[in-house]
Amino acid sequence: MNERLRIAVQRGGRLGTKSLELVESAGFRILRGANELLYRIENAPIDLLCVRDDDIPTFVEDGVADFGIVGRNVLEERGVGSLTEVMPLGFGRCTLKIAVPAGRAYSGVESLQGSRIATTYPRTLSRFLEHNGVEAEIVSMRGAVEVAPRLKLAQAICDLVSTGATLEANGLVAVDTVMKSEAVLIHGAPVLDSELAHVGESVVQRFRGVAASQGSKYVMMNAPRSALPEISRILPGAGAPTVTPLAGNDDAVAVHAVCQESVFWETLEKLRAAGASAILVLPIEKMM
Ligand code: PRT
Ligand code: ZN
Repeated sequence: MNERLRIAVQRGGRLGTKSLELVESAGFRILRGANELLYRIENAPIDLLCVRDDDIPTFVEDGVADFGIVGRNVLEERGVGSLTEVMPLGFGRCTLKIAVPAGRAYSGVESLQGSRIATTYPRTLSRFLEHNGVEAEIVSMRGAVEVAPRLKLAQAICDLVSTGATLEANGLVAVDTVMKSEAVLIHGAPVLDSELAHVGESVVQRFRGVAASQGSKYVMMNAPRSALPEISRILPGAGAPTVTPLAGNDDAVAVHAVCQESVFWETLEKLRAAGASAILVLPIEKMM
């Protein structure tokens, strides 16, 4: 049994840096030594195993690592097996989409009947087609699927999209969504060693805190007491706000709230229109 908890993260790639940032935001100090495969955490019995993203689910399932950070798309394609998704982490967001050359008629999944679709996600695509009762030929590729229609290899593609720039550059348009993905924390069999189980719980708690605080804002303002119902309605994703009287003014109150969603300028304008003044929106560093 390991005497240190192991978390598998992607080495480099699109998730590597963000995964290390998450670990650091959770208060774990990473010692980057000469060994690029294994980073030690200085202030907790944790090691980070830095590997290819495709290997992460297997490492976690085989108990080589206790937790892993990987795109949900990778997990879905490989099959969840005995793994559990502990929580979404809010980065590495992308969508697995079906795209066709611009100008090609498309009126729903049925349009794919009998066509050839190129993808690096054959299993996920196959499930999607089956679910929709569509029979199509899947051309499995290792990468660069966006060139398949131009090479007449396929009439459509199924690929991950984040900004959409790759599709556009290749004259393709997204027409359907197969799945939404983001980085997720995965977990295999429960950690048996009681001390390490404790460390595992703290990792989960702290990651939850970081993920929650990243999307959240602390909002403060002054307002007439009568405006409170309207203000509560406008504040996005806030629970009951904290209301405190302002010294020397019976009618005015200070309103403080944690908003779980983005606070846009439009929201501030609505708050002001409802009677709020001195509105402040602050980032939240930690939350538990
Ligand atoms: O070397 P290793 O095997 O570890 O890495 P990899 O090359 O297999 O994966 P990597 O680093 O490219 O991606 C890791 C994870 O990032 C993926 O599994 C997804 O969960 C997530 N992710 C988020 C993305 C994208 N966004 C993304 N846009 N993965 C790939 N892409 C590709 C997409 O395939 C397409 O080629 O980017 C292109 C499209 O991007 P846009 O911005 O032009 O739409
Ligand atoms: Zn990979």
